[in-house]
Amino acid sequence: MDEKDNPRNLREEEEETKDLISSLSWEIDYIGNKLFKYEGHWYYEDILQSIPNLNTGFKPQETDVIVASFPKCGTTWLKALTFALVQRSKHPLGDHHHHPLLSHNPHEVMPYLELDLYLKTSKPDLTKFLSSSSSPRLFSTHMPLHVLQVPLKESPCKIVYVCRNLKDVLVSLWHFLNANKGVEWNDFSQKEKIVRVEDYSFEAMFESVCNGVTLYGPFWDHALSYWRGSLEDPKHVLFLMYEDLKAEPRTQLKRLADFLDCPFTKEEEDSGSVDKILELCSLSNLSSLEINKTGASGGVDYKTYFRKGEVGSWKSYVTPEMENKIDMITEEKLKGSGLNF
Ligand code: PAP
Repeated sequence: MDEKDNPRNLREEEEETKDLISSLSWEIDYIGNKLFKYEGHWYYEDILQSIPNLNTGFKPQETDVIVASFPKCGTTWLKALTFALVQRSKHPLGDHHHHPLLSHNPHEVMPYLELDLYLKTSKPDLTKFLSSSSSPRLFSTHMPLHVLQVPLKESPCKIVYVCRNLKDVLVSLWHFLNANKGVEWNDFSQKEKIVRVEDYSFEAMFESVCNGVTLYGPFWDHALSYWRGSLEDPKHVLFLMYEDLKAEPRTQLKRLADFLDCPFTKEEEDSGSVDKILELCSLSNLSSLEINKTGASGGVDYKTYFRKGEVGSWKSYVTPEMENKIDMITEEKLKGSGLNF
């Protein structure tokens, strides 16, 4: 919001957020940043500011699509698939030289609501991003569903969530953070850097994740917020598993297309559109593109979004004791929900 437009409200909003933050409990995470607990989940201070901004500023439209995830569950892949799918008439799949995904990292085409758009303002410039300015608008988020309940209230927009086995998420996150050691994750306004951690130990991360004290965590509650949303409102919330996408990509992509009201026609199926999208968005294709080999944003090298993309690579990192502990917590947390991973 331009301060000149409404100086009193802006200052009031900032004061309210400051008061709120000072009343929250906090912990230092395994990378040395201060996390605050708000409505059951943990955030850096700046991300918390995006919540009132989203509540007042984000006005979802019926045709909006929001890709949601806990970090490292398949966000990059789902962003690419959703973009290619929804925009296939605008950006034909056979056009191998001009498709935006050939020259843009999937994160560039689908901004995060709380990080890229509403972090510091309730009136972001939506034209800055390829897909947030034209219909259907495409957004993404790592926020749990219940935190978005104010802007999404009675909104008919579509939300697609991707979840993944937590042990693979842990390994993926650990590699990602270690590959991006120079990045200040809480650098949005250079606030609380309490401890400088040089090496991110897998054991420390494991303990934090088990305790739920990790950015956007606890993981299980995050997944459950979307799982329950998908049961309550299956027309508007779709719950996907990374493992299913790996095991049966064609089936899952068609399921996504049906959910987003853009099913593949018979002609499209016959002409190989499903496979063309899967090939365009495959790990091997995306990771071989120049933009993803050499590009970066916010200090994060795009190449670090692409690693092995395997199911079960945790087995080389997680000890039997760790496996036991995490499986017990998972069983306890998901008990009675109908969700399993
Ligand atoms: P983000 O939340 O920071 O955007 P996200 O994309 O969710 O990260 O997770 C990265 C994981 O997805 C990596 O998994 P790994 O560390 O176990 O290998 C990455 O390899 C995998 N990934 C990225 N792109 C694809 C893709 N196109 N197909 C399959 N897996 C992918």
